[in-house]
Amino acid sequence: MSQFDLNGKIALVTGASYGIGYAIAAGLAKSGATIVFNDINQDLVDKGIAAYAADGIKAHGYVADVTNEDQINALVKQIEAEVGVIDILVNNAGIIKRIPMHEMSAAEFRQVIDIDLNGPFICSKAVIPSMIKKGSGKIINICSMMSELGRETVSAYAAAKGGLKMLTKNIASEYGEYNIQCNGLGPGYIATPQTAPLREIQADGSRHPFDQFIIAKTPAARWGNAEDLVGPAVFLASKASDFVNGHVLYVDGGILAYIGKQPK
Ligand code: NAP
Ligand code: GCO
Repeated sequence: MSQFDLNGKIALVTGASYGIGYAIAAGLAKSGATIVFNDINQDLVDKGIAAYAADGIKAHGYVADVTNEDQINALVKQIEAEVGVIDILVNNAGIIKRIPMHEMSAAEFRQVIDIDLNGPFICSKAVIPSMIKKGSGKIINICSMMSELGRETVSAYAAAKGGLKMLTKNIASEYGEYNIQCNGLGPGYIATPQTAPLREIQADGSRHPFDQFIIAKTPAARWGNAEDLVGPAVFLASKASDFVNGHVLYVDGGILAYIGKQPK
């Protein structure tokens, strides 16, 4: 059996009705995993189930807010009863607020930290006991370029994703002895609804200045698409990465390696 085969494995991908989470879940399914996902409301879950079905995937969808510990604990129990013990957790659910820090309220800052950092803590804490009992588990935290770099207007997001990198290393450290591997997946700039405002065509028909900036900063000279993340996610979810732990695998087209193209 291939080291990348996920047959017999159950994967929970949070916030996976669309976007990166959807692509990763669909990719894990194509490698044999049974897909379970949650999202913030029934409408999104229903749309997600329909999208998976259109792709030939029978996904199990549940409404649960990753910031709500009672909901997540109940979700994990329901999944274990209805589907089975979770082998793979992908902490994907996340938001961003692009606001200059001196204009950002503490409540806005806390909301981003709550979803992007507390959420992965709550979800990981909920699945680890059964992974320990089972004698194996994979936790994949969706990090970011902002796990390594800052930029204007994303202070809360960078703080959360920087913290998520260290939470990844700490889970790897604390639970490696139980054959649980926890790694990060760090997408570069990916064309999803979350980054749509950064790619809007300008009134004069030109590309958004940030769009042009990212093209100049990326050796691959393109935005990533969610499908670019599938192979790396299957690797981190499979036996092939059983001795990879506490690592953040950046899938960024080379941004972190590159000073950027000289402006013309
Ligand atoms: P997205 O299109 O905004 O999708 C995020 C998903 O998470 C949505 O379905 C969203 O539901 C859900 N969600 C939000 N809050 C939630 C909560 N409290 N509980 C459960 N689900 C919740 O984002 P994306 O671009 O696919 O990004 C997915 C992940 O990748 C995020 O962690 C993001 O930070 C990270 N990332 C994205 C990029 C990029 O360039 N796109 C790059 C690096 C990392 P709603 O529709 O209700 O918001
Ligand atoms: C931004 C973008 C980034 C991407 C991603 C990069 O405003 O700079 O939204 O934060 O979402 O996290 O890896």
